[in-house]
Amino acid sequence: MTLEREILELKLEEQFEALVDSMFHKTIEECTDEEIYIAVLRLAKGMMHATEPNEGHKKIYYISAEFLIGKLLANNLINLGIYDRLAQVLENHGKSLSVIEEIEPEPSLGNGGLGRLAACFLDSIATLGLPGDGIGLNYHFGLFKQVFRDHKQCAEKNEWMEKDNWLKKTDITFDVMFGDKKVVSRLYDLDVVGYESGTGQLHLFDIETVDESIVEDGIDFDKEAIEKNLTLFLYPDDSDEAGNLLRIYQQYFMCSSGAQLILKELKEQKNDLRHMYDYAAIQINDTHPTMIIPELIRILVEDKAFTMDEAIEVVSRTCAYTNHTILAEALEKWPLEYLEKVVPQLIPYIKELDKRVRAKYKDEKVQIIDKDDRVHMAHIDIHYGYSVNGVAAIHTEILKDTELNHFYKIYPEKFNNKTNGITFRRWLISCNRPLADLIESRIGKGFVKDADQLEKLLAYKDDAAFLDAIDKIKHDKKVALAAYLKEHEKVTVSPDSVFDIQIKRLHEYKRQQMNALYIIHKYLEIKAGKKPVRPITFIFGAKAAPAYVIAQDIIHLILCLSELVNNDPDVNEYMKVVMVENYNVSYAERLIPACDISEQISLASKEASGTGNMKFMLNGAITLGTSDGANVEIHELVGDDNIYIFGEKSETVIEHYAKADYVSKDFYKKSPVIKEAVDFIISKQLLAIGDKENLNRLYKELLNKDWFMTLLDLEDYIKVKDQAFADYEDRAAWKKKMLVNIAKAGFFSSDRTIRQYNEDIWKLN
Ligand code: 26Q
Repeated sequence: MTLEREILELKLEEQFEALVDSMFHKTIEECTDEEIYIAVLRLAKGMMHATEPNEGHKKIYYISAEFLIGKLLANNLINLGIYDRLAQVLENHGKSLSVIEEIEPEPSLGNGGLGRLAACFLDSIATLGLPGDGIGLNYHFGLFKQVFRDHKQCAEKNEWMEKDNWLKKTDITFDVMFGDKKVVSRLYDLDVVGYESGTGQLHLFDIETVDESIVEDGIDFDKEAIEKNLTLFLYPDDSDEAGNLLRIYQQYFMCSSGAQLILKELKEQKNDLRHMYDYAAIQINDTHPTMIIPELIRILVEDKAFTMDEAIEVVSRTCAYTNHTILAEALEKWPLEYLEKVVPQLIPYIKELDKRVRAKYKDEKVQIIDKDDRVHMAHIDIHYGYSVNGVAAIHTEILKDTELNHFYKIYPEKFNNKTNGITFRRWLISCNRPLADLIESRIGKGFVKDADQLEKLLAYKDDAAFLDAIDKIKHDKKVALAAYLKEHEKVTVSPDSVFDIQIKRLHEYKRQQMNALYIIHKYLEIKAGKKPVRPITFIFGAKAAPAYVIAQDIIHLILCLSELVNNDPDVNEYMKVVMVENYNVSYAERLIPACDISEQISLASKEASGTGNMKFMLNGAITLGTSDGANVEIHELVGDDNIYIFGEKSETVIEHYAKADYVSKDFYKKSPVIKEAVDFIISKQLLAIGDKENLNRLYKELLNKDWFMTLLDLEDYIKVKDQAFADYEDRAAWKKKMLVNIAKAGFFSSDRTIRQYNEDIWKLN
């Protein structure tokens, strides 16, 4: 230890001892872990508060219904630059920082990719020194907590705010009107500290009158009591009208509060509202925050004496839109009638925006209000924003060529690509410190802020000692995960088996069902005497929307398979199936460093980007995937030898949809392997474990519909996956593949993504 470091540590030790004493009148040793957690939280919050905010002429507001921030303690300590020193201080007093970290509850303010992306972006914005804040909602229970009962998913509330937490209650409030009904919105702030850099804020709005006690068993509550329920949950069930209305209430609440906050800040800076776009950019994260456009226009016209023309011009030059999906069902189209019920004051503005579009363009496909009186939120964003971006190269091309082609023809200059990224602070330094340290030992620390430097690792491609060191870290992480799974999932897995992992929201297009069919295939092979050379551990993690019936059926199938496989003595030496309960960010941080094979098997054209694929790559897992989303860019970077690509290409898939010529039963009839696997879903073995209704429904769905073309790619998937398992046995070659993946991951740093957003869209400073 250097003298300088020793002094810093001593100072920190004294400070922390004094803090603990003032809070609890105890020594560090005498405190419980809970007390230490609260003291560390206080210390970090204080240091973050004292860190200079990033300031500048123009500011980015990233507005999003989701910010999947995960636990914050480790990340904040790393970014503050005190993680190691504090860990040492605690160790000096018999405490373990990693044990303390466990105490923090995980907020679940997001579903998956889109929400986690927003959190990574805030980290990068702060790290790059850019002035920028997030704007969102303070959901009290966030997304539901998943528990498994009788091989099925049940939903419970996730009480993340119970303990001391990172939120700072402010005295800023705004009135939000739903027609004549007024609610009061209060701002809570979370400091976002950049890596060895300044801070930004995550602004989360909450309703003053929220009432947690209206939640009954599970996550049921009175959907109509808006003033009590507005910020209780993220995405309540939207299968009925009351749920849909609640979503609109939430969206408007967020947009109106956000608009008022932005205008308040502009006023405080004495900036001329008529040049709002010189001082602020608003990035709209998918269509959920779209109402900020008509809301800003409304306020400018009604309260700031703008003409309609002026207001539309200023707002259109301030707002930019990111698209995250081409799934038609995920593009929001609200019945005008619903909007009239919730936000009547916006209706004249939405109609005016629509009228102007109709006056200019005859094409029905670009109108805002369609012939069935549904309001297409994305169309508002595209006409009345200055930028439209997709989130991976192939996704943006598909938007331009197909899904949004009518708009691309009108506004080619608005369209641009911003391939997603991930923050290396969380997804390497925090979740895989040994790997980060090993990398640093060879190429120095520069890669933390300049991720492209990871390429320097390619110089060690033939360095056996280095390759062994990477492999040893992987093995250690597998040992740690195995121990965790033993304790939390009550299942024993061998760290010497291949860890094959698919973790992401459950959706038919992501095709967890295809992975399950492979598992059935492998199970039947083993039963027939064909044993794999090395045992395989298949791991899943996924939550499914409570009202998404087929997704529930797929979870049921996987849980039944895990019961069957893990208890079959003929098989369980060779394979195990684990579906982890309540998959979340913290779980991802344990699973990703321990993964050998990263499953990215969506139907080509359907996964806009994916970001899990990048996290796995950075941690030395090899991708098994389709030519979809960012997999395409991973493939280009690492080359054919360092990735396993299978399945039909997006052009073919898009053609199948256009011609409506995909018939799943043809594939079932043609291939005995497919038939055998699909039939097994309703075999007596599985029916003895599971529920006939669920398994039958899934079986029929695959045979008669299979909208996401599972059977189209199944044979190729089996072939390529078997090849990957075989190649794993050439240990020397596999380690090289790991190294190439790590070395080429630099492109996927969210710092790169944010630099591009800034250069092309926001133009701050
Ligand atoms: C819409 C209407 C009604 C109810 C819910 C929704 C809804 C909710 C959440 C629609 C979409 C989402 C979330 C989408 C999402 O997470 N998309 C993912 O975004 C990632 C970041 O860009 C991509 O990497 C993924 O490919 C994309 O699926």
